[in-house]
Amino acid sequence: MLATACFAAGGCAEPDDDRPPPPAETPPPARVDTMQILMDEYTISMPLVLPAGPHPVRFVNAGFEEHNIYFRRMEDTLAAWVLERRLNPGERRVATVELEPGAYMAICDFSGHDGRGMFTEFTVAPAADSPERPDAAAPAS
Ligand SMILES: [Cu+2]
Repeated sequence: MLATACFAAGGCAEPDDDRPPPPAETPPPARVDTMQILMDEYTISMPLVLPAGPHPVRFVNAGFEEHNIYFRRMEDTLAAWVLERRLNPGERRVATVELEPGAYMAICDFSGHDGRGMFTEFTVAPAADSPERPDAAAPAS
């Protein structure tokens, strides 16, 4: 998905403009902005890298069916984090996500959606001040 790469690079403006822009003189905050995970039939569009530790994530159901989402580590079968209730079509909800660093899958398993490809891989990176930022390591050209 192009949208996924766009989110990951961090260089794209959000299409919806409902948040005030950050004050111009403020240095980059230690905490990242609220990240967004977009669910549709049958895709999950999200940043390739999430920061570790508790942070808010906005979940958006842009589709016409209900969707759920859970995260699990690649090597595990059990969920590491689960969104409490399914999202109704058009619903947006902010929830606090807390994950340890590692490689993860995000999955919607409602009504067999995972079997239709509604899952994606992502990485949880050590928090803010770490010099290792996989999302910043992409070549410029
Ligand atoms: Cu789904």
